[in-house]
Amino acid sequence: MTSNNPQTREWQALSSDHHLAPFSDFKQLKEKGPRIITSAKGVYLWDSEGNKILDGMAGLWCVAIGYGRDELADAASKQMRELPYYNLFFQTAHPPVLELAKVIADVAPEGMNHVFFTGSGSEGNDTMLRMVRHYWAIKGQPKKKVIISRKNGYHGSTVAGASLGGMTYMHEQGDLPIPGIVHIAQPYWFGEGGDMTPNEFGIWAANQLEEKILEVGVDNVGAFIAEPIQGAGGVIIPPDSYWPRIKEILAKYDILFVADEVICGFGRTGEWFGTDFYDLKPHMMTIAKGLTSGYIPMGGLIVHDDVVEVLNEGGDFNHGFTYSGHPVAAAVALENIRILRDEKIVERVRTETAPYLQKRLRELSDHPLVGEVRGVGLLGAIELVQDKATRKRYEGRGVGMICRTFCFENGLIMRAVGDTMIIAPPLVITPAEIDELVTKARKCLDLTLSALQG
Ligand code: PXG
Repeated sequence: MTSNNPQTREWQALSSDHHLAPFSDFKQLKEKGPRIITSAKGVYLWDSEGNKILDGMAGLWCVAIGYGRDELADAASKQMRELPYYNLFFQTAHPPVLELAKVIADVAPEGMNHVFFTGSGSEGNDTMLRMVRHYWAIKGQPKKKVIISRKNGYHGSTVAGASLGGMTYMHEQGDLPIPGIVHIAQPYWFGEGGDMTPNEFGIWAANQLEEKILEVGVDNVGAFIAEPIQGAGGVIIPPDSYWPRIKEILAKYDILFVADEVICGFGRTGEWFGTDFYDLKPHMMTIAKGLTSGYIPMGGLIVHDDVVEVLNEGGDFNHGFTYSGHPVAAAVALENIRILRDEKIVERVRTETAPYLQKRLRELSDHPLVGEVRGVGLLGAIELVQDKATRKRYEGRGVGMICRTFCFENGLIMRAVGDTMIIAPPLVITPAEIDELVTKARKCLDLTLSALQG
């Protein structure tokens, strides 16, 4: 990256000399140097070169209430002065974590009244895996260990999280998945639906769950985990037929259902949780990201009363983290949820900004590069193709990365997952800012098309 600011080069030198960045090609980043983000307000970021950028990804899907809310900084500062740390082991607790557990139970679906806190979504899913197996052992069915997950799902980057996830490029590094985790097809009609209609494909993909349960044996299956809408996999909105069929299958077999709400939770779909949007009835829900709007790390697992009733009979659950329910994170999460509720942000997404974003995004369907626009709430995906009718891709051209680079250069953060462009802006985005997002996106699609033709 060329720079006008000598400080940018200094920071890039620090990166090159000392920093190993997540999900990065270390050598390539050393040569190129990262973009340095220095400040943010509302839905905008500023980099060290003074560029203003519309953050179409809410950080990494997390900054629900937008950047720069002093109330969260004040809540953290107050809590740090009062009680900066204490643990929840050895029969102790502190007010912020208890109040937060209650507030989460208030907004969570019926019966989801207990929360185990972690430092991240990955740790939430590690917790889930151990809790599911503990649950079945208490019930006298210790063989029910296998967790069924989905290809191209994302559940984190710890050993269990990456194993639960269905990202083959993650499995390839470190001999994953660990035993006891199996994957079924994802409901990605645009990419994998072939000649089937979306609804035919949705039923087919859902039936894979039943086939896998029968193959593994229901006596060996502990749980099925899924994101209501896959985020990192490319904002995969399942066909309408998918979740109803999955629900039928889950009702038939005695296994637990875990909804990974790390992205969908806290208003992203226009409902508090993705499971509300699809009327799913999970036994456990993994949370993180929107819980604190990313202002401070925190995750957790919300657990249904029925499951807790069994766990109560099991003695110690030998699991937890130094930072489980950290008081400062809990104070920040409380303030974040207060803002989401008091300012009716989730309602505004449902009634105003989500319908507007979805309408404006779909206008991009007429672009020659665009094979499909889909979305729910403030989640959106744009499929880039060579041939709209056959859904044929520009093979080997890295179209998504080309488009992403144009977005970067033109003041918009829009991510690429392969040749799928994805957005998930802060929940506080206004209609005028949505207009700006869509205008910039169209411009970058034009630039991408020119680059392909040039
Ligand atoms: N579940 C889901 C559904 C997620 O999206 C996690 C679990 C793990 O959370 P932590 O807090 O451990 O990161 C996530 C995280 C991407 C990307 O490329 C997405 C995530 C993380 C990193 C990159 O979109 N989601």
